Amino acid sequence: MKELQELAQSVEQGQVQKVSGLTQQLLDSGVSPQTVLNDGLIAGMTVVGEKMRSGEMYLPEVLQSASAMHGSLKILKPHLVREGAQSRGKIMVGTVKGDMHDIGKNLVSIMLQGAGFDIVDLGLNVPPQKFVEAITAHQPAILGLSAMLTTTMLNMKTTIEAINAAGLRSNVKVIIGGAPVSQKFADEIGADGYARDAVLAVDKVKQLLGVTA
Ligand code: B1M
Repeated sequence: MKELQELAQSVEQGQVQKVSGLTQQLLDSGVSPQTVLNDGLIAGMTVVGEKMRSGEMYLPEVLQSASAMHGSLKILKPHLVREGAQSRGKIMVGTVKGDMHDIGKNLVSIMLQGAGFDIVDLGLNVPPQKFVEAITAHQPAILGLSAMLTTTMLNMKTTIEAINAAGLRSNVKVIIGGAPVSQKFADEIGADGYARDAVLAVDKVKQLLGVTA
């Protein structure tokens, strides 16, 4: 579809206003929010990633693309979230220490809210001790850790170790996600689960909490 391609290109070019406008236009014309997300926004961001790796795009441009995606996600959120539904449990999310990537984590939060879970979002660059304090304060059923760098994924291990040391590990299940991590890594660091994307994160949370529908 021409408009979806245009949306992907506008994300790539970091055109904040145009991305928001096209998002609204596509929703108004009956295109599903999932299609806008996958075939427009994520398709555009994938190209950004490829161009970043090959040196064709630099950080300021990538940040501009991220801003465009953030703006569009704000418009999509009410369409992906079930308002007024009874909570199925509290999930805490955060991007680990040293890592400034939050789009994937935000998407996971939106999808979990959409499935009826309450979200406590600690943001990005979260040190292990802050996770520990927040678990004590909020008592979530599940903690979801996100990391996008091969360097920062190691802070998932440090975070789980800090939760163990605080004697809280049996109170909370931990799932992990983000481009560099895998089920194998989750097993190695003692996480309870891994999810490749936001939809699978919802499935994993439901499975760990024994939610059937
Ligand atoms: Co950076 N960055 N970045 N970046 N960035 C990547 C990750 C990279 C793969 C690009 C590349 O080289 N091709 C590369 C990492 C290489 C590596 O470590 N192997 C990289 C690099 C190198 C860097 C810097 C080091 C660059 C530099 O400074 N020279 C720097 C690091 C800064 C830091 O964190 N300390 C940096 C900075 C940035 C920006 C700040 C400019 C910006 C982030 C803005 C923001 O998030 N607010 C940015 C961006 C945008 C990207 C790319 C292009 C896009 C990431 C994204 O948002 N994707 C990325 C390349 C790529 O991934 N294609 C790249 C869209 C999003 C929907 O997908 O985040 O994968 P994703 O999330 C998915 C899944 O991973 C999963 O579900 C999500 C939805 O389906 N998921 C979970 C994520 N978290 C989950 C948690 C779960 C479950 C599933 O459970 C809890």
